[in-house]
Amino acid sequence: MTRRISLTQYLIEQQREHGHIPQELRLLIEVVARACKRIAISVNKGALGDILGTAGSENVQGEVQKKLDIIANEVLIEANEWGGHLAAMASEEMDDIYAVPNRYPQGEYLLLFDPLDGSSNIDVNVSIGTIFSVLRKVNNARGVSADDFLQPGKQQAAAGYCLYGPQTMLVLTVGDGVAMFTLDREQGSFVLTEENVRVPEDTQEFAINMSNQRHWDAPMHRYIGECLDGADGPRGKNFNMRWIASMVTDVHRILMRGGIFMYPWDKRDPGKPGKLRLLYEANPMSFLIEQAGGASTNGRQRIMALTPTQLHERVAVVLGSKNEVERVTAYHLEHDKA
Ligand code: P6P
Repeated sequence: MTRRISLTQYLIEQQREHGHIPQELRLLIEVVARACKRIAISVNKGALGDILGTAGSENVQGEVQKKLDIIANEVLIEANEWGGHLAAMASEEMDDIYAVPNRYPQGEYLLLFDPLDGSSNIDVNVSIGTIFSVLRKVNNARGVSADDFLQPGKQQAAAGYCLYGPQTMLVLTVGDGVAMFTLDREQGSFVLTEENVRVPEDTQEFAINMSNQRHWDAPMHRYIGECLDGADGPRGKNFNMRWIASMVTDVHRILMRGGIFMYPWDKRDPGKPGKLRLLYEANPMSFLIEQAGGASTNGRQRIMALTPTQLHERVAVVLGSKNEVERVTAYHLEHDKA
């Protein structure tokens, strides 16, 4: 039975006993958690809160913004700009970075987020989430620019997500394993409900958008074809499929019971390496998955070893149960050699 302690107590223990996180990082994570509780209130209102539907604008990705996308983004900005622990923020919903205004003290951390991932699910009441990643500002010069954010994912100080589902859950790593917290609405606080989360190395469950199958390259056709051949095929076992079209929810399932999540390159837009964003989707999810014993590549290379060249860079994603990710990656590397 996991001991029922609060997020604050967990973080103080990480700070005091493991020397794992400095005070400033603990404060940052607590502020993000409070912002997520505020977002959960808006998400849970649904049609009663005039927060459904589109905002009549597009984000830097050219995607139609939902009202809740903008609300969640504003909540995270307002919660984090004054605390003194951040130098700047970057978001899927903002073209450029948001430097902490001069009226507030600047800190050493950089916060990146997808304020509401899976927002196409909002209007149909399917789980969505907030994804966040924390980097250190390594350039000590005064001032901050987008270049400060272009660090490989292995340099993250912390990463996590808040899942707005049947339960509101915060899932977090500070580099010392993965812990899960469930929002106790009576107390209004996140309570530890899982720690030392482990992803099984094998799985019989894959997550991919099958409607894109005709656009994939050969290694993906090979891997998914073998899964679909089931017990009579080369894998000798049957596979199940899930696709919720909300990365937070698919990754949460994988952390809870294993699986492999794939959003591969496809030929619809050959110049685009993938659909998902490297800095505030793939990197934080890869940190969590690796900390739980899983693996995460772009089909060829470890995602957290990639050095970004632009803030909203996209990447192909293959993550989850280690042995399956290694198989998909091996198929890509064999294909390249052929
Ligand atoms: P598709 C949501 O828009 C998202 O960024 C991820 O959360 C999700 O895994 C993916 O895109 C779904 O993409 O093409 O299946 O709608």
